[in-house]
Amino acid sequence: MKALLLIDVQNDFVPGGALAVPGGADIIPLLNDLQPRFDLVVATQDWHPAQHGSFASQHPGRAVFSQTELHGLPQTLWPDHCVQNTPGAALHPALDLARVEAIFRKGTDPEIDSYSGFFDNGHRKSTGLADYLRGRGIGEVYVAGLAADYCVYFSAKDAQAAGFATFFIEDATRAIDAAGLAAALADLRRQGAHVVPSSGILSPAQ
Ligand code: VGL
Ligand code: ZN
Repeated sequence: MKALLLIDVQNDFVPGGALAVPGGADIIPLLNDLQPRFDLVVATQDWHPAQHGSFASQHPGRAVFSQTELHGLPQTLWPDHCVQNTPGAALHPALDLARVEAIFRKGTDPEIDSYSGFFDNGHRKSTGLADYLRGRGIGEVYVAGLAADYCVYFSAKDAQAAGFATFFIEDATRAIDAAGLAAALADLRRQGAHVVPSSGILSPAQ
């Protein structure tokens, strides 16, 4: 059984949003086309309290996109984004939700960031996503969404480590940073995950 994870397809991650990923909205029609090919579709939602520790605004004198430490973990300081119950945190209106059976939220703890849909960045708390997928009989996990080099990458890494055969759908995601994406893909391949084009899913070989 195959699951499609739609990672953080939220208004703040598309052009016009607070942490826009270049071309982020362009993937949404493809995400909609992919959904009927899967046994299960799940979405994740970055869902931060207004005072989240990953926001540069909470660190006076520190620049947006600079690096710091947050309770012992390396942390990029982001613009305020995906604040709970704001329009920026909403899933993009063009994303088809008819097949989305569950939405896993993450990033609610102000003390720690959470890129992956499975765990926070310190692997301290699980979201329950792996158990949910296992309970649904899923063996193969396909990841897509935003951003390729952050939340999609870390979700794929955790899916692979959790024992799922993991597929990163390369053209169904967009990155914040091209160099970061190259490093992420190399790491995923090293872990045994597969980087695949959507064409093989939409038109499987006979
Ligand atoms: C993300 C940075 C901060 C993402 C979320 O969804 O990739 N990136 N929060
Ligand atoms: Zn975030």
